[in-house]
This record gives sequence, structure tokens and C-alpha cells, in this order.
Amino acid sequence: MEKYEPKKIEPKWQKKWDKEELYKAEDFSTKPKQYILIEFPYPSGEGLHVGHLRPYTALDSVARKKRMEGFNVLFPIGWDAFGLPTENFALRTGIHPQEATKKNVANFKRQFKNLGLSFDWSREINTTDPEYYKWTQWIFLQLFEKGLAYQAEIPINWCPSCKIGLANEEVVSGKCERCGTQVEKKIKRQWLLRITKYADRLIDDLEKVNYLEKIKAQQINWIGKSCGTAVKFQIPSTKSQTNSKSQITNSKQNYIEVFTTRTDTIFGVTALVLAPEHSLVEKLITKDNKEKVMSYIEKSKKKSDFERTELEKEKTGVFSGSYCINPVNNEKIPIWIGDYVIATYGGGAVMVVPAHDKRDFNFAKKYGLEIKEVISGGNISKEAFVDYGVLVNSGQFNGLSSEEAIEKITNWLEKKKFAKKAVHYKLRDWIFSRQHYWGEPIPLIHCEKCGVVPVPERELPVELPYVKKYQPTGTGESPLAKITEWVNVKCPKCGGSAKRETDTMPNWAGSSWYFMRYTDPRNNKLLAAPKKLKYWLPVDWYNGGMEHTTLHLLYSRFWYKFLFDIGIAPQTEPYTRRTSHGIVLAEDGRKMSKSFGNVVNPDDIIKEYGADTLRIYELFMGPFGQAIAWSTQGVKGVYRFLEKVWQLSLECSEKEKSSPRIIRAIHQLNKKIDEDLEATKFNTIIAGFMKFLNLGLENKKEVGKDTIEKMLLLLSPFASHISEELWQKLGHKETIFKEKWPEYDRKLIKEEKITLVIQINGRVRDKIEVETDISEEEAKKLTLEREKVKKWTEGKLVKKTVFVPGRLINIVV
Ligand code: ANZ
Ligand code: ZN
Repeated sequence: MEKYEPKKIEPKWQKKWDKEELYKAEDFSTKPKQYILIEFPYPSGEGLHVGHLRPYTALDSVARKKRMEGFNVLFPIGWDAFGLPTENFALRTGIHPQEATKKNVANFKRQFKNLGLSFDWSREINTTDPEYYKWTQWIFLQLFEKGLAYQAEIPINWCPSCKIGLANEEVVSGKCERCGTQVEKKIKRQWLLRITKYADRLIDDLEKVNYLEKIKAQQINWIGKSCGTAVKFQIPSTKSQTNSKSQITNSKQNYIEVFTTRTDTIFGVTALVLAPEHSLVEKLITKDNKEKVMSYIEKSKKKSDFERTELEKEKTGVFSGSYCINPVNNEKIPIWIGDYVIATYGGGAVMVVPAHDKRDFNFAKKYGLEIKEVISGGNISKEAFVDYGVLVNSGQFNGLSSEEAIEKITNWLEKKKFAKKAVHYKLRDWIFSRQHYWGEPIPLIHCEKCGVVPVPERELPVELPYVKKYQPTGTGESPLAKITEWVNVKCPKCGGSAKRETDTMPNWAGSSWYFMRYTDPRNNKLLAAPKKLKYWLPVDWYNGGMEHTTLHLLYSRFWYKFLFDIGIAPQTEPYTRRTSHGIVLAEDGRKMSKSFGNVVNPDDIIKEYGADTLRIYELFMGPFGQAIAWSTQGVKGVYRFLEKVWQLSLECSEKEKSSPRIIRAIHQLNKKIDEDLEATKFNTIIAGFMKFLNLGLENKKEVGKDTIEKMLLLLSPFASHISEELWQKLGHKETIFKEKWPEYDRKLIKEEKITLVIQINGRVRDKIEVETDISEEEAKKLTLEREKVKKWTEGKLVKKTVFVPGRLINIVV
């Protein structure tokens, strides 16, 4: 028999499929559409490693199956190629980012093609192509014109090593996500996008989509909507305090506003704490405390937000010397400065309720503040009682539940003009400027007379000038600032001399709308034709990494909503379904990384075992959503499995029709694939194949061509090359991928029971009801557990068992 040699068959089919354009998506086909999307890769210099392939192989099998089911499938691919790694590589080697990108893309493409993935290559896009980023710039201009892009002097996270400003999301544990250097603060003029304006819709519309629950939860937490109350505490030292009416409207602010979600605890306030950056701090410091407070503020300036709010860290503070008045009982409350209070959240001031907040409890213990119980139910001599409960020590509100009290106290204070309901979000506006070369230029012009003027649409794209020097300036300015012949332009409005904006966009820009471009990738008049957008969108199934939940996924939902608002996107949500895969760790259990030397290259695996083995292994390695370590042993096991597929197919194609139980088994497998694929249980699909194959091999005489053909059809989305090869070997002329996906017969797969006769030493002693395809192992186990059998076998050694499938089992003792 001919041997299974993937090297001989895989390149052959890849070429053929390519030539026949088998995976081309057809605009406006009458078939129902399915848009299957994977996150497009960043073409790095290192090439793909096996970890990257997990989502590609999984969604490739989905795309292939859907095509066979009669869908018009769009399964596109492209390159998210702007960004720092390429720029840093260029700085190291002197190879221009554009050249490096070209080379990297070619390498990634070769690797993808060797895997035989069913991408529609005719729709390939690249975010660094001016024809593409023209539209990224165009979208930016729409945002600008609608007031959603604005400049602000803001403290940015500054990486002193990369010499770049970082978005909050790019700071991990206070360190630069890329290089690990401690991040500092730096004040800089930046472009920001007003994503906060969409915060509510980004939360509310999650109800419309089918995302994994943990993805929804992460997005909701990240946006961090908090409904509470802003409460005013007067500062009595200011003159106007005698006139209660004018206090709040006084232009010289003589009150501190705190944000709280727990007005029910307000009778228990024993201090206020202001962020060191709070605008009133200077005014509140008394002479005696000045030195201490100033030195405290200096120290906290050096800390990142992360360090300041880290949960385990002890909270510190210093007394300002001043007091304010609690509006519910006119008590004198000391005002402290503490850097655990974040200036940019909730107004930068908090009321301290030590009895009912853990952080406040520790703070009070440390500095000897009073701990006053106002919610009963806990033991506040030991710890803070943070739950809701019944009010005590709270004047006329005693006896109310926390829920009622929040409502009543808030309303009461609101009437007295000491409070108003307030909503705060943790989400900040999206810092959209980078001071780097390898990104989309922001298409704006600064004119002294006219201010900020957009580049006219007909002049887009503003191309990135091809230059030799693209070192960061280190001053915080973009390298583009040094290219005077590019920077100096005429103002499009008044014709006077003006300068281009030299900041570029962050690497999240191009990926915020790429899935729209796939619908019409070569359109040079529009971002995409409305008809095509309408036909293909929304994406039916989008898979990507969990690490993109609060960045890319949120950003692209924001852009899509905006594009909907200006009449371009056909719906308000871009992705109907979102799933996520677990990462693949190296064999040693660590992250795959060049620095650990534990990266597995798909090229090597394909060379040794073939693409089908690699792909099946990627699916089989473990539950799709979980992190899993690579196993060479596992790869070998999959290779043997495919050898068995080969063997069974070639050996069993003589007979026309299979036995009833083989037919039943293949129908069961068919059902399993249909169900498990939708549930992303790719590993159990492969396990199902293995089980079926063992049954077939053990009972070769019962297996006919009908079953082999069905098995190959079922296997083709997963192990495409071997299935196609064997399909042709069975005498078919057309590709297996134009066949229809098999359907299973519900009646056939019903678990049929048979009566198995039990013999001991050749004599009938018992009978048992079992499944038709019960294995010898299982039959033996069930038999030996039976009381009637135990009578004969207890204490005796089982010498032998004879098993006649579907008929009897004989135990010899
Ligand atoms: C008094 C209080 C009593 C609070 C109590 C909690 C429990 P979320 O839900 O996250 O919005 N807070 C307000 N502004 C802050 C800031 N700038 N930095 C640090 N903490 C701040 O939390 C709102 C709560 O976080 C507020 O409610 C406030 O503490 C604190 F038993 O007020 B609370
Ligand atoms: Zn001008």
C-alpha cells in the first residue's frame, strides 16, 4: 500500500486550490453570506510561531465547513503593519520600515500558504499602504469635524527608553508594555479621541451581541460606569460661609466636592482626602503644615497612577491643617492630602468612612482617625463592614436600609443644594498621538491665522515621507518634525505659510476599521461601496485574543458606531459574535519567546509532519479557550492518527456498504462535529474522529466506501490536504470542497441497545443491556460488576475474556 507522505501531496493541492480560486468570496451572491474574521497579524521580523496559528486553523475549519454548507463565505486576511517593532528594527539595522514590512509580509504569506488556509487572497490589505491609510486619515478627519478629535495638554505616560508617549493600556504594572522600563509622567500636547462620549452606548449595545460573557464583563469593567453622588463639603474659613445661599454659586470655590457611591455612610465621615493635584490644595495648607505637605506632594509626583492605587500598598497621606463641614450634621471634618486618590477620577476628592470602607479603615488606623459606625451588622473594632445594612448614628435616617438611605439622603441633600447625582467613568479619552515615524500622519495643518485646518479630502492620503532618518527626537517631538520640506506647507484656507501636524496615529488606528475595507478592498473613491458594506456586514463571527478586549475590540466598536452615526456603517455593532482563544505556551510551560529560545516554528513542523498534522494538532491540543503547552509527543500522535486515516481509507474502499453500527457511528460523528464546531469545541471533534477511526480499524470488514467518503467529507475542513488526496483516490474528479456537507440521520444515531450474553467458562450465567458499539474493555468492566457474575468470579483470577461484539462476552476463570 502507498505510504502517507504529506510532503508529496500538500504543495500540489495548495497550488491547485489557489489556481481554481476556490475560496473567493462573491459579492452579492444569492447564497446566504457568512463573514468569518480572525484578527489580522502584525508582520514581525520573527515570522509566525505555532502559537499564532491556533485561531487561524480553528476559524479556517469554520470557514470551510460553512462553504460546504452552502454559504457564501468571506474569510479574508491582511496585515496590520504600522507600529513600533518594525520601527525599532529599522533603527537597529538601517533597513527602512517599508522594506522590512515588505519582507516580513512575504514571509508571513509564505507561511500561511504552506498551511493551506482558505483565505480569500484577492482581498489582501495592508494598513501601511497609502491606498489603505488614506481612509484611516479620512475617518480621522470626520471625527475631527464632528468635534470628537481634540488637542489637550495632558500628562502622558512617558517611556524614557522608547522615548514615546503611551496610552494607559500600553502601561503594564507601571512599566512600558514593550520594553519594561518604568513609565514616567510628562506634560504634552496630544490629540485625543472622545471615546468617552460613546461610553454608555458601548455598554448598552453589548446586549445586542453574542460575545463570550467574560469579554462583555471585561469591557463593562473597563468602561467602569459608576452612578453615585457629588457631595459638597463647605470650607468655613472662607468669608462667604455665613450666607448659605451664595456658597455654591460663589466663583471663588469655598467647598470641596467629593464623589461617592455610598451616601448612606455620610454620617460616618471622619476625614476628607484630596488628590495632591487637586486645585484647592494650595489654599488649604496651613502655615504649620506647609513643609510636610509640600515634601509629600513632591514624593508622590514621582509615582505612577498604578503605584498610587495598587491594592496591597499601604495608603499614605498628610493633614493639610484645614477643616470642612459635613453637610448632614455640621461636623468639623479634617482635610487630608493623599496620593491614593486619583486626580482624574470623580473630581479628585473622597470622603473617608473608615467603618465601612477597607481602604479608609486602614488609613484611619494608621493616622489615628475616628472610626464611626453608621451601618450596623459588622464588628468595626476589627475590620470595616462594607456591605449594605441598616443605618445607625445617622439622625433622622436611623433604621433605614442602605438602599433606602442612599435614595433619601441624596434627595435631601439635593434639595438643600449640597449634592447632585453624578456619573463617572473609568474610561478615559483615547490618546491618539504618537511621536514616531512608522504610523499614519495625522492629516491636519497648523496655521497661525486659521488655527488647525484639515487637509482637504482630495489631497489625501498625506503620505509618510520616505526618509533615511526616523530616530525619535527624544524631546518628545515626532521624527517628522525634522523634515522641514515636508512640514512646511501653505495653509489650505488662507494660503499663508503653515506647518503640518507631525504626530502620527497609534498602531490601533488601522485595525479599527479594517474589516470594513475587506468588503471592497480596491475601491479608490470610497472607503467601501455602501452596497458591499450592507451585503457583508456585520461580521458574523470574529475571533481574537483576550488581550484585545479593552483595546482593539472597544476601539473598533467605537469607530463603527461613529461611522454609523455619519451614515457609513450599516449597523451600530460591527461583530455579531466574538470568541477568544487561549495562548499556546512553549513545551517548558513558559511563554514562547525568542529570549527563552523556546519558540516552535511552524516551518519545522510542516517539514517533518506536514501541514495537516500541524493544523489538527492545533485544534486537538486542548480546549480552545484555555492556555495550553505545546507537546511534540502530541504532534506525533496526530501524525499517527492521519496515517490511520490514510490506511483505513485505502483498505476499505472495495466494499460498497458499511455495517449498521459503522453507519451509526459516522452519523454520530457528523452530529458531534455540527454541534461542537459551533461551540468552539475543536478538540473534542478531533477526539471524536480518533474514536471513530479506532472502531473502524478494529472492524475493517464492516467498513465500506460509503463510510470512507463521508468520513473524508467530515474531515476535510480540518485536515484538508489528506482529505482531498484520498477523495481523488476514491475516483472523484472534482475537489472535495465543492461537495455538500453531509447531514446526519436522527433516527440512525439513536443509541440502540442490544442484549449481551454473559458466559462464565463457556456457560450462560447472565444477560445485560448495553450500547451497540460497546468496547470489550467496557463490557468486561460492566460484566464483572454484576452480582450474578461475582458469584462465579469472586476471588478468582480472570484468565481470559472472549468478546464477540454485539453478541456475547465469555469470562474464563
Ligand atoms: C465614601 C465611601 C464609603 C465610598 C464607603 C465607598 C465605600 P467606584 O464604584 O469605583 O466609582 N472614590 C471616589 N473618587 C475617587 C478617587 N478620585 N480616587 C480614589 N477613590 C475615589 O467607587 C466610588 C468610590 O470610590 C467612592 O465612594 C469613593 O469612596 C471612592 F463605605 O465614598 B466612596
Ligand atoms: Zn491659514
